Amino acid sequence: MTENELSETAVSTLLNTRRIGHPYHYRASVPSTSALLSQELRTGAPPHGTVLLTDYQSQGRGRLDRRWEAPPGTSLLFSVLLRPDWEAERAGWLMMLAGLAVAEAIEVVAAQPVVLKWPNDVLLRVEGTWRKTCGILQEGELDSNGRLRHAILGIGINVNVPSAQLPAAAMPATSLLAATGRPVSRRDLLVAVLANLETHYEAADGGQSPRAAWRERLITLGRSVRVTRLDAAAESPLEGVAEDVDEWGSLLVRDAVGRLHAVAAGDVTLRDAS
Ligand code: BT5
Repeated sequence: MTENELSETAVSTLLNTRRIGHPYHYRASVPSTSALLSQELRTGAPPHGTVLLTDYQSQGRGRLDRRWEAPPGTSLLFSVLLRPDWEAERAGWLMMLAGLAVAEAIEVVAAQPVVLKWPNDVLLRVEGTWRKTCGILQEGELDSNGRLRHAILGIGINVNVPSAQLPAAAMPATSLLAATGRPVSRRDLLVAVLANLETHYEAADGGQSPRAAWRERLITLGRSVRVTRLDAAAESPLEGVAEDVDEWGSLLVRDAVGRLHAVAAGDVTLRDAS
């Protein structure tokens, strides 16, 4: 068995979680782990904690209609099904939990300092600039009482992607291999992410807010930003200073005339990414 083996037997024996990763499903190739998991929700009843991981996605999804690109066998590409019985606004916590789980796992397994860029980018510092090494896609559905019926967290981490195969993107991309100069065990990283996710999820499920820990890692705060809002139609980009985040993860941006805007969903460009 190689170190990078991500098969069901290889991973299941190492998982030290109670619910996240039980069951754990491995597929060599799928269009998108998040699309497949949401399809399984329509045809069956996968339990809370179900994880679906693949070595290659032919139609990996980002937010909106964007793509997530990863060469076969180089990355961690997986989706986690959660069934929190939470009121809708608490859905913002799930994005925080996922970001924290990945950041803390990378710090332990690859010994790299990690920051988060609002709302969902996990960044590593390479040659003096922060670059994206992981993206997180959160999707969910509410029930008729406005509570979260389920949520799917799709996580893509560039682990052993050689520099030359990193995608060209608006936010420069990197991988753990590119940042550290050595390959990192995808299996160790996966096991650590899932363990962290369980710890953070259980704390949040018990009512403990992840906001403070998440806020502390946000490189976005205190900086001049340009925000393209995804939660408000046809507005020109908002420019200002990212002052804070609220309890549910909205970014609070102060514009030039002193007005404070709460942005629930958007893309942020940092004026200075160093
Ligand atoms: C995200 O969207 O960052 C969420 C990505 C989630 C991917 C995972 S993989 C497992 C699961 N199954 C799926 O189908 N998806 C999830 P967003 O913030 O919209 O960023 C997308 C943008 O990042 C793209 O438009 C590219 O510019 C850039 N990009 C694409 N692939 C990348 C990569 N490997 N590394 C860094 N940036 C990338």
